[in-house]
Amino acid sequence: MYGFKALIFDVDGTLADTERDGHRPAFNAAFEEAGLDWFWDPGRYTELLAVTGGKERIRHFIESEGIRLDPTLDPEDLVARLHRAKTRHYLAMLRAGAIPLRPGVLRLLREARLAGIRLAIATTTTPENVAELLDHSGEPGLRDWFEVIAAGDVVPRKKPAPDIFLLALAELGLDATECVAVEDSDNGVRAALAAGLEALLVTVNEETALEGVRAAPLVVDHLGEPDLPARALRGDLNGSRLVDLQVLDRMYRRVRSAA
Ligand code: XBP
Ligand code: MG
Repeated sequence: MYGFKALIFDVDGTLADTERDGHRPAFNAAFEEAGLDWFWDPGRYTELLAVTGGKERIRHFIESEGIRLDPTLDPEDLVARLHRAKTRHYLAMLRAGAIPLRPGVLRLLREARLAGIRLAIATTTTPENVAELLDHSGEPGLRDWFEVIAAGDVVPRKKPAPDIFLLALAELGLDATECVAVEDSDNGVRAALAAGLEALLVTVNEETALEGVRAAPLVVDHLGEPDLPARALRGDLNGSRLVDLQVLDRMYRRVRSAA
């Protein structure tokens, strides 16, 4: 039997590598459609990922670049309009099956579901983005496996604030000490830890700032598949080639016994 009762997953960068080839080109398509000469290349986008939330990221870009907007435009209206267009482009990419789940994600979700481990999502992205990603994962009904999908603007403060994780815990009716969280970014790690989710796994990606995720007890390159072994960058897989419920339970019990 496992010590923890639920797995709480981040979405972008964790369930799927959505940022560089998904959100980023969607933002650029929205800028071009609006006749703006703004373009976020991969390097600039990684810098901008320091700000979570697409609307917040656009606002930060305008301010940090000192862009002088057309005075006849309401800045908030422009940001909202650009973000709606970006989301439309992003959803179209998801519907085209452009963004698959990361290695091992579906395997771990299936294992958790079979073992009666409850599943939740805590993400900064837009709820419709989550639904569409799950609906196009290739696993029919995957969206319904998650008891809780806490996403986007439903909380006043986005990651690294703990709000979205605290909402997911409240909706699960569980304490942070009963759960394991899975994240990919510095902001996500800070948010999870601030919510008391000390049993925390990080699966890194190209955008992960390694120095930022060292606070997590277990950091791997990805969850692993039988033909694609996972590698621990911090912590220990105890010889396992996959991150499975046993690996997560060992990490969970180690964290809890040290608490
Ligand atoms: C990642 C984010 C999101 C996405 C863009 O969320 O910060 O803002 O980059 O999506 P997480 P939106 O890692 O918490 O899943 O444009 O819908 O915000
Ligand atoms: Mg993320």
